[in-house]
Amino acid sequence: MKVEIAALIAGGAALASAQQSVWGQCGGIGWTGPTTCASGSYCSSLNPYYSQCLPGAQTTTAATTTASRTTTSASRTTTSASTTARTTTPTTTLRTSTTTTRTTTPSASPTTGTKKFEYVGVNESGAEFGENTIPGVLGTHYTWPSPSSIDYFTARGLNTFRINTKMERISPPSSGGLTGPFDNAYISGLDTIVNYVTNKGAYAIIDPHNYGRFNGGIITDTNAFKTWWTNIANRYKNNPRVIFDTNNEYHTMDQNLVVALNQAAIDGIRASGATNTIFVEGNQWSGAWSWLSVNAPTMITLRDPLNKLVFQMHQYLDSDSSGTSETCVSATILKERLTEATNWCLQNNVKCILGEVGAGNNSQCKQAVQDGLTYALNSGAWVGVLWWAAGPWWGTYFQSIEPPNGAAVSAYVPILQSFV
Ligand SMILES: *[C@@H]1O[C@H](CO)[C@@H](O)[C@H](O)[C@H]1NC(C)=O
Ligand SMILES: CC(=O)N[C@H]1CO[C@H](CO)[C@@H](O)[C@@H]1O
Repeated sequence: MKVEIAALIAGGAALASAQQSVWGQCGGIGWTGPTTCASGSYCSSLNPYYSQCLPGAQTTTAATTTASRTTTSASRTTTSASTTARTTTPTTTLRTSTTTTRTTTPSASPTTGTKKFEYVGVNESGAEFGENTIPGVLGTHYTWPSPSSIDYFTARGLNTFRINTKMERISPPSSGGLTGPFDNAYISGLDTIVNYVTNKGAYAIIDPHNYGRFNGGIITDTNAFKTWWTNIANRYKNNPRVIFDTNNEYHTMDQNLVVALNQAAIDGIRASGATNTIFVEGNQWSGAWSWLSVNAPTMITLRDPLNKLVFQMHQYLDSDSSGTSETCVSATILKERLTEATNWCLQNNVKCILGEVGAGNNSQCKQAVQDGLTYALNSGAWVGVLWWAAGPWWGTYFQSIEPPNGAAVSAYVPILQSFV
């Protein structure tokens, strides 16, 4: 936020003429283009990496959930603050309890040509948009994924949709917050898209896209977080194609708190009686490349009585792993950035999923994605991959995989299809 407001002021003073058109990008870490919007639209921060001109006028309602995120520099590199407390002996010894309960054993498939991921799909953005406008107005500040987009992907074999939501819209701070009642209109919107996805035979991942924050602050009340997850699980537990994702991209938080929040979510979900699969995420944006040093030693202590955890990591291919540049470092960079994490997943016999990956529409990036996903699949460590991102409002965003014309559709839908 600080970054973007400063950029807006500077941009407005110096470059008053350079205005972005409606739906175009107008800010975000690494963005050097226009930061003001055409008349009749305003610049809305969707996440730290992407602001977009949305039609209408800015309304200021409540606090953002992202206020504390801005000082961590342009790259998602790990900061020393997050790593000082960790121990340095990670992988091999821990966790034998999950071995027997893996429902699929991808590495057992003898023929690499027929081996497939269990989950292949996309992130569906929209309902988490307008992060500075809470609760915001449906159709103005946020939107739900398009059923036609779901149709497009399922017709091509993709089977998993990570549905991004905003916890403050599910459980408004004004009516009790994490332990309060759900907002009827918003949760009904979530029900509708979840049911649409699962009725097509696909998996719907419920992703509170909150970075471990709620109503402007880091979530520290693990009991309240547990209650929130019990309530969500009670609502969706009868749908076996729903997957619970504890939170999107914890970052710059105390490592023990990240683990405690994940464990609270697991406990809350299981307290409801739900048997659904649970995706957990780590600190520092859950990056795969930094997983071993940042998250491995502590995240391995998570316990699920049903042994249905999947460790979700994110990985981008540009120089700082932020997914803000269309230029990929090399044609093998995805494999290289996945290698340590892959070994960790294998050594600990846990399932891992690449919950966000994205890259530009160019031959080096395409090679890197193909190469990295092939490596991930053949390793047997990873159960799936989800592209960042689909959603109706991405406009010209270079990683948009929203059909039919998103910048990543022609290059990456066929690649994703080949893995499922
Ligand atoms: C992707 O790149 C190819 C090759 O440069 C180009 O032909 C195609 O139009 C691009 N697709 C989109 C949607 O921009
Ligand atoms: C490149 C990109 O937009 N990555 C995003 C993926 O995940 C969340 C989305 O809100 C953000 O942390 C990243 O900015």
